[in-house]
Amino acid sequence: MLRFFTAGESHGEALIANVSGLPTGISITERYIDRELWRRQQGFGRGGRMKIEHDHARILSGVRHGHSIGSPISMLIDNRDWQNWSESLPVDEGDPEKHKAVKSPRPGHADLAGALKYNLPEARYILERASARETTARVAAGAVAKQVLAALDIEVLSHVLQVGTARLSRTVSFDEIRGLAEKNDVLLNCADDESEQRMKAEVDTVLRTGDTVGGVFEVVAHNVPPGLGTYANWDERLDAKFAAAVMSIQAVKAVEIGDGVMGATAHGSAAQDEIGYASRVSDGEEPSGLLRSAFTKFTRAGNHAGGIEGGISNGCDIVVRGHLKPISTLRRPLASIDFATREPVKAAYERSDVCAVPAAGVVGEAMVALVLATSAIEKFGGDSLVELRRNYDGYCEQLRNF
Ligand code: EPS
Repeated sequence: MLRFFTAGESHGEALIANVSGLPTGISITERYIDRELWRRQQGFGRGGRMKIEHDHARILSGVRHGHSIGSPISMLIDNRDWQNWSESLPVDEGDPEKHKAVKSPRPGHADLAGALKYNLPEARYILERASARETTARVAAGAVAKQVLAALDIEVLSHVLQVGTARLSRTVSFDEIRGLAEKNDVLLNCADDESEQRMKAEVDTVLRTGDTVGGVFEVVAHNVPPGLGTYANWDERLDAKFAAAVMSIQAVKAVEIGDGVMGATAHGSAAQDEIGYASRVSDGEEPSGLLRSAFTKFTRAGNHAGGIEGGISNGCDIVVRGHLKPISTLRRPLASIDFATREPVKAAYERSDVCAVPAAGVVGEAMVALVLATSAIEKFGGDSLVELRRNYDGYCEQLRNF
């Protein structure tokens, strides 16, 4: 079984990702993982921290000669900022005078709920782990999952649909999303230039006003075979797993599969994806607009379902959208209460991002890839890539012969 966990705090010495359950023989490279970490650091609206960090995953175990060897993969990502915090957040007792307390909780952050829960007098330790800095380690783990999926020809990428009220004005193809991932300069990771400029204007506004802005990212998983996940039990449904995985990303407050939100207001005749069969079309008459996966000859008139029906992948691209609320650390802070005096004050301010939608999309890719790789290993099994691939190829043949 594929499992992962992360450890580390925002201003601690390092972040750690641990992934176990990979078959042997999967090609794993630090270069690929570092590219994913770099992608997570990009986007217009990131804060000063991203100028300090150059995230690099050092693989400590589980990979030899460029391939997984079946033992747990552990990775270490140094926090460069640690050198500025080692005295105020020491592991040993240290000097209490140097402690940097978070004296008034930020509305929307974990500060108040966390301090109440863990019985702490202020929110420093809460912030340290609740911070989205932790997503660095998730992206490292997700990059490992992506390399498992690559061995099955499955790709997982993201793009930005919306920043504030500025929304992508057209549909984009998977090729365009792939093109975005290859770029070496990232503005808002939107495939349409005109829409991206409108999104940038939203970020410019909050930069001017000391505010923050949220938005929507879309993760697309391409070339996923039908048959992952099941309706048999509630917690085995693939859409439920994606919802939990993407909802767990800091600042995500809603998750949508395909056109789920639109579906709530549409009539049934407009919200479903009608089914056809390609062999009924005579040669040279491939019907335009129909979707057909590489796995069967069944066609679909659209993909409102986001590639999942009845909790099972159906062979269409899997589409998972994460809706982010605006980041809760504001340069123009909101009303709060001083933890010590209980007097009304402004919420604490710590250096932060004002918009992190493109970065959250890369984290969304990692979470979707981890769910997909787990489901694929569960369905196809195997302790080596050869065995996994043999089982997978056998299943693909069964689909072709269906
Ligand atoms: C960061 C995410 C944000 C940043 C953080 C780095 O975390 P948070 O959820 O706490 O706002 O603000 O940077 C800092 C903590 C800092 O000192 O600037 C990330 O994604 O790496």
